[in-house]
Amino acid sequence: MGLKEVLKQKIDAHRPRTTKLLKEFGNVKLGEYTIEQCIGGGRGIKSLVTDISYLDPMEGIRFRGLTIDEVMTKLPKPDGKDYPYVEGFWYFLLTGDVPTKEQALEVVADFKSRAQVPQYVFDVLRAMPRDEHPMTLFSTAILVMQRESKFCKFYNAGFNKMTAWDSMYEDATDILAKLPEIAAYIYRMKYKGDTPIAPDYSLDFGGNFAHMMGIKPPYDDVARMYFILHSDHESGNVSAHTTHLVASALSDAYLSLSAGLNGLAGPLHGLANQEVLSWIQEVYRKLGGKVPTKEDLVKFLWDTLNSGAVIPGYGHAVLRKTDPRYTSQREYCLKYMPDDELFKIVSMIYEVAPGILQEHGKAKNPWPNVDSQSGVIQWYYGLTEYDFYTVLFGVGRAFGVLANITWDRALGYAIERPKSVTTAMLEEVAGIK
Ligand code: FCX
Repeated sequence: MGLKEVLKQKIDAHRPRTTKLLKEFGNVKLGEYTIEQCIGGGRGIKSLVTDISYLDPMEGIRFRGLTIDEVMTKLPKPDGKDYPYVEGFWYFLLTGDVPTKEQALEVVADFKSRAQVPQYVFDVLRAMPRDEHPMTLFSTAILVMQRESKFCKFYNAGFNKMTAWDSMYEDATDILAKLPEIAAYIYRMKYKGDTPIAPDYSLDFGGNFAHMMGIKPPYDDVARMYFILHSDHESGNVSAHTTHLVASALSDAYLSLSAGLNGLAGPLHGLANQEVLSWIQEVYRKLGGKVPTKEDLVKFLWDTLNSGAVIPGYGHAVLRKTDPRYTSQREYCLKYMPDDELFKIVSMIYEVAPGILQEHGKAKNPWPNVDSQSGVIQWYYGLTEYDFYTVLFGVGRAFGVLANITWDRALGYAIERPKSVTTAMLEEVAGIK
């Protein structure tokens, strides 16, 4: 049975659970929240539902209940490779089942049948100013394909809540299959003298992406690892929440993903990975163009904090421990690039920064997040244009957010509409009005 048939079975089995909660337990309270949470970005307010991933503050992310190590170990891999098929991971995110290699290869074949990027996408990219940020190009490339939306056509032909997930799944898969060529095209157009490399459809998602980027193995495995690690981080982060919110208005996957990527382009979210790398290179330059002594690094970190700046790549709005996505990338570096000087600096920062941040006393989470390790791996394989790193993040994040909006439509989640209040109302509640 193919992915879509398995997905339909899972949806049919899940629906009664959501219906029961709504019909019989809808008035059960989930907790209380404060003025600080209302003004301060809703931290910790439980108001979103997803089964694709869950972020435990002390453990980190689980995808469909599996840890990152379990995902990397259990999911099928291409022969001779260290990381799973990203296509098999799409099967896993959607169904919660670990696919067999045959099932993963069916998705690989299905993606190939959808991978052809319309010429007008390249025409639009080439018509844009060449100095646009790659995330602007990437988000535009997805938005301009909105005319292809099967969900939009389905809606216009007469919406049906019970089958809406089908055309959302079709759009999501159509988009995902095209992302490697779109992302690689942007990279080669902006940074490699406008020399696109044609796709090689004998390769899987990660392998073809590396091929079109013009980067030799093991970068194909770096791509598989990177896209899986960055796919989802429950639903409250800006890119996931934005995609979910826009889709809740019954906008299609093209409109919703493009919006989510615009959120990912923000400095406090996806753009942080490029800021981490430029900061680490500043450390390298300012401390003599070599791996610094620990004492020099400690002084540099304190100077950074005392100047009012943050230590990039550390902290997280939910996590209160080292991000397991950091650890997974660190294990890659220890295996493939243990002597890289930038990696040695990242390792030394990991030894001293948590203690400094705890002493500094402001960050609720003094531990590294995913961004703290991701850029040095890209740099090591010659991808030195770090403006492009968030596009890589966006290719991976597309898997999580598109799996989520497929399930949103399957479970008939309502349009999102939190209530706002005025400052005067808050003052009244606080008893100061
Ligand atoms: N260095 C110095 N100060 C820090 C800090 C750091 N690394 N992290 C937080 N702080 C400071 C904050 O600046 C804030 O100071 P303020 O009161 O003067 O404004 C104080 O500590 C409290 O902040 P805190 O609540 O701990 O952290 P926030 O939730 O405000 O911000 C994030 C945390 C992680 C958003 C921020 O540190 C950041 O820059 N993030 C990078 C992007 C990111 O989240 N990447 C991970 C991707 C994500 F996990 C995903 O996959 O979706």
